[in-house]
Amino acid sequence: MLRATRWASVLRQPIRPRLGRFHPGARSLTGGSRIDQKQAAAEATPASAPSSEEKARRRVHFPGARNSYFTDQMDFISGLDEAIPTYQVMDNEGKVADPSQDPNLSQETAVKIYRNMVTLNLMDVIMYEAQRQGRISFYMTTYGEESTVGSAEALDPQDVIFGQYREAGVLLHRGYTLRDFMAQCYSNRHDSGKGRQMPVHYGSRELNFHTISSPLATQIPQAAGAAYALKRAGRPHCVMCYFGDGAASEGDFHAALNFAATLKCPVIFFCRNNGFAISTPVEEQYKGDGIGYGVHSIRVDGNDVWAVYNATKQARELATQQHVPVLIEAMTYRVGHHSTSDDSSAYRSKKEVEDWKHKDNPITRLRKYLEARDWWNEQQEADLRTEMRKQLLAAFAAAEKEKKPALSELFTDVYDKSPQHLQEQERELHELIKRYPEYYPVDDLADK
Ligand SMILES: Cc1ncc(C[n+]2csc(CCOP(=O)(O)OP(=O)(O)O)c2C)c(N)n1
Repeated sequence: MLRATRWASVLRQPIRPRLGRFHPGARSLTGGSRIDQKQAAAEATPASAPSSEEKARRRVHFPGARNSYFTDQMDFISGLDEAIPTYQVMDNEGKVADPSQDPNLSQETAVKIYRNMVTLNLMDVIMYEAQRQGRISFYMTTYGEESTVGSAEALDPQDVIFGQYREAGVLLHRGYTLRDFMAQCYSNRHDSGKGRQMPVHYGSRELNFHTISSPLATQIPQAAGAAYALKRAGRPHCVMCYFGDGAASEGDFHAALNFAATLKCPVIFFCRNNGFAISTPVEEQYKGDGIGYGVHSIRVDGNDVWAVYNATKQARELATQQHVPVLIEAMTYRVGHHSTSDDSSAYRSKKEVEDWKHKDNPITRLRKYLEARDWWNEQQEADLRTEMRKQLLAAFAAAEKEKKPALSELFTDVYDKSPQHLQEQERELHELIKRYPEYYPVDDLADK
């Protein structure tokens, strides 16, 4: 199912017009007539791809290019003539074209995935509004990318996850509770991160989800390293690493892929290609199509939860059984603004966004699939939405009332053991607050 890497597919392409033959400088440099004759001959008989026997006969001996063969044709490769295809199982109408590709998950599992996709969407609506009202400082929605839930279903709970910031659906599916989400966004005393990071920077040791950090792409080489450690420990698990198309431009992405490929790390790189990195469209982000590094790669329809599920499942098998990294590029569209600090109408039309909302939505697709099997109906939809809204608002109200972590937590965990100078700084802060209590909202803080 997985296609070969970019270079393998480049080799399958018919030979294209060669820049060297038409370059006027090359002609004059080599003195003209001989090369002109050769050129005329080449043009008279169109070049065809060399046979596999010829390739084997002319295989190069340099250690750095093991699968190459000698050719007398000077051909600059500029990319693929044909783009990498996008794997799809279920179309916009929720119909599966090839039944052999239907993952045939049980009704219970399919409905669970659907419920979590809808819950994620409802949570986004509520938390986005909460930010607009100044009740939390920041938020990022996952609108249009809810299919990441399908990738979570394809993993084992012991597989280790590294995320960027738009993977709340993965956490939700793993069992992160509404209270956990709200505690983190509110920085209250139930936040396992002790209120130190911005909202949506979730993490959970119990759920094997490494804590998110803001600097883009730093988690990618870390994921490769964690996968290497899993392999060395003889664990039958893999690492899943999510990131955006923009993050893939960071040096860390390139270092990570090369490490993972050379050290044979059981890691899945899951790129959410949603067309934008804040205001930067993909046309300004990259010029190629596909990835090298000798990594198994596949492009999937990111709005098709079954394509995402199947590809992740297969990638997991490759990663854990063959100890090879795999890259999944999930094509989608970022329907929401980049974050609450962004107004995306400044760089793309509202109409384009509206069109996407209606034209192609991962939740609607799955709903149609479920309805076609009589696994879901109008009433269940209404009940789910009412119930989840109620639960979300209750979790939200409870989180808002909670105290913040104790002041001392600001100083703990900087190092494993608190050094002298930090202890002094903490004492100074306490004295300052004692002198000017009216300026510090200490009543909002937990005692310890
Ligand atoms: C190293 C680094 N550079 C820049 C930023 C600022 N920044 C935050 S998100 C973002 C865009 C990321 O886009 P993408 O990876 O495509 O993910 P998406 O937001 O589309 O899901 C940028 C540039 C950052 N956080 N870290």
